[in-house]
Amino acid sequence: MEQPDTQKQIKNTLIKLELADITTLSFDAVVNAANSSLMGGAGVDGAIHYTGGPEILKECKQIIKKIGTLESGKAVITTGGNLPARYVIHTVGPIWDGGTHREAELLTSAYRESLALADSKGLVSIAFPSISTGVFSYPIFEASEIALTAIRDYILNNPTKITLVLFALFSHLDMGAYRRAMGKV
Ligand code: AR6
Repeated sequence: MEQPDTQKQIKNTLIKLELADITTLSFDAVVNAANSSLMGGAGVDGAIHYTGGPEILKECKQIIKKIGTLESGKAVITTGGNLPARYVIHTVGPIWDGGTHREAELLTSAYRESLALADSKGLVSIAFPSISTGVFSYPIFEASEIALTAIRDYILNNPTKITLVLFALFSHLDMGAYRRAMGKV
């Protein structure tokens, strides 16, 4: 039986937590925890480009040609390439620097901008990784509360068409943190 704290319905949107590799998900969009260059990297970014193939990088290069760099807290969208997902939404979370450099605000913005972009495309299902908690070192307990709060607030304050928001979590430790946060939010 599913534990009650792995999902929560808010208005017409279900928020779910699952242990999953985000590159395997057949969602309208999966979110990439990218960096400002959009040229790929390690972690979930590396996995998305590796599995999704060169079409994603090609579109990222076109975007960077236009905008120069993708600032922390912002989001852009490309094809899903060879992924089962239709689109990849690339966002840049903050690099953890002690917590006094607008990290919480930027992390909130990364989630909110990704959801707004999905809505602007009429998408109904979106999967997120745990943004900034890997290479960017954001402490997981704080990041998980910020993530779920940002998503709850977006749903409450916007007429969204999104019916499913999944967190594709990569470890039991991350799952534990997000379940704890789900109980608090
Ligand atoms: N599916 C779901 N989650 C994953 C996957 C996957 N396939 N692979 C890793 N994770 P990170 P960040 C988890 O480092 O902290 C890159 O170099 C991972 O275990 O991917 O935002 C970029 O280019 C962790 O819990 O993203 C940037 O330079 C979470 O995803 C930088 O890292 C996020 O870890 C971004 O760092």
